[in-house]
Amino acid sequence: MTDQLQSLNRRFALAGHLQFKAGPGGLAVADINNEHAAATVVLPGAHVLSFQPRGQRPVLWASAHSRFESGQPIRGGIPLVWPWFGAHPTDPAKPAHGFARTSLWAVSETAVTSGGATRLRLSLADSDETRSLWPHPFQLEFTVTVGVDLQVELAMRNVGQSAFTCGAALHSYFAVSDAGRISIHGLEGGDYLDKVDGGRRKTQAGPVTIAAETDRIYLDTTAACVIDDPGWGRRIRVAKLGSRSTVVWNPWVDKSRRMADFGDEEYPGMVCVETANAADDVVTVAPAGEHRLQAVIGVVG
Ligand code: TA6
Repeated sequence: MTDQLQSLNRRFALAGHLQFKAGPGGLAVADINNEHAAATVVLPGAHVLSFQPRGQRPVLWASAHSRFESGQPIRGGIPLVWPWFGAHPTDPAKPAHGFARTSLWAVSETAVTSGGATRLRLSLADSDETRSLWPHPFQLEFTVTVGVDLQVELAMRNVGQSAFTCGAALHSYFAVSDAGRISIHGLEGGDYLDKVDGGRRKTQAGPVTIAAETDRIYLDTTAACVIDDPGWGRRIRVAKLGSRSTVVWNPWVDKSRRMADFGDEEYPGMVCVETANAADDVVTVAPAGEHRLQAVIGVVG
């Protein structure tokens, strides 16, 4: 075990709840196991990779082709998108979805909650590297609470002298029996930007179903979503706080083939329902201000 892992376990391990170990690609992970569920959090990128409540199938999906290299995005789980969503608004050379998911976060706290859940807190502050990409001081705190439900929160604090505006997402990949058979409820009647149709603004009629590449930013919605999966006879609920956008994405056939870290035949097994603030819904944080983006994910039957 590396010195880093030994030090982390000395300071933060929780018997019967959480230990640090070498995960995929040798990346340091927090291995969480309690009476309610099991989960894995990759420390680089503060990336929840897996979540499985006791007696349930895995709730999150990850590609068998994902890279696991420090500084590289992981394909699956819950990538942290911050401080911009999608391509950088003015400089395409900057990393898509910002730099939070490829940064080295520090463990700041672990605890067992009163309900027997396991809580892990990670932090990230601005650096020369981040300021070269985005010229604002900030303090991020990522909190994941693993119980019967998975609670994920990204707190973003403005520790500078001027306001900043940021986009963000908890970019959750969910495991489903067959993307072509599921329906996503909660977005009915909402407006969305259709990224596979030139970003045109449209209105959602009925539940969201998937039969081709689907990439939609639903705007001005605070609704919880439910993924109804008849194939596995389960429904996954994604509730949220501090988010006014919900993004639904499945790459389908052609885009899957264009992604090296996404298997050609993997697209039926996943759908992204992302808890976001994107496009019209980006957030401005005043000096000394804070914004919290939170998702609560659970199997509801
Ligand atoms: O959230 C949907 C999306 O913006 C898609 O357009 C697709 O690019 C996806 O994110 C994955 O992005 P990534 O940078 O992780 O490959």
